[in-house]
Amino acid sequence: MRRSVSIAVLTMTLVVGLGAIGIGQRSVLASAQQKAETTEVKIDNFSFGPGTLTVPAGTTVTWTNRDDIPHTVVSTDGVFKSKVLDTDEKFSFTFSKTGTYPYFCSIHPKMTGKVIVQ
Ligand SMILES: [Cu+2]
Repeated sequence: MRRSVSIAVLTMTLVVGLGAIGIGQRSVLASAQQKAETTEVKIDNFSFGPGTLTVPAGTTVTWTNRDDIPHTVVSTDGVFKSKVLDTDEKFSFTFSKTGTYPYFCSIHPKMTGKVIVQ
């Protein structure tokens, strides 16, 4: 009798413990998702990173040129356009309206990226 009670308690402890681990993992996941909402796009090695950035409306996105080569950030639809960015120069644009904003580098048109505003 006593043994079955202690097994029950042990089982309960195990279940609660596992639940706590589950919650811990979930909060780690949540913070990882928040981190994914980065407003920084790095231009490096002839590519935009992240290539597709999803942000809430009102977010200011900043592009930084980490290449030793000049690049630009130009909206395909003419919504925004940077000057030529030399190494470590930045360009920022605030996305107030929802939508999908494809862009490219006008010097290297094969360099493309996208900002999705939700
Ligand atoms: Cu470029």
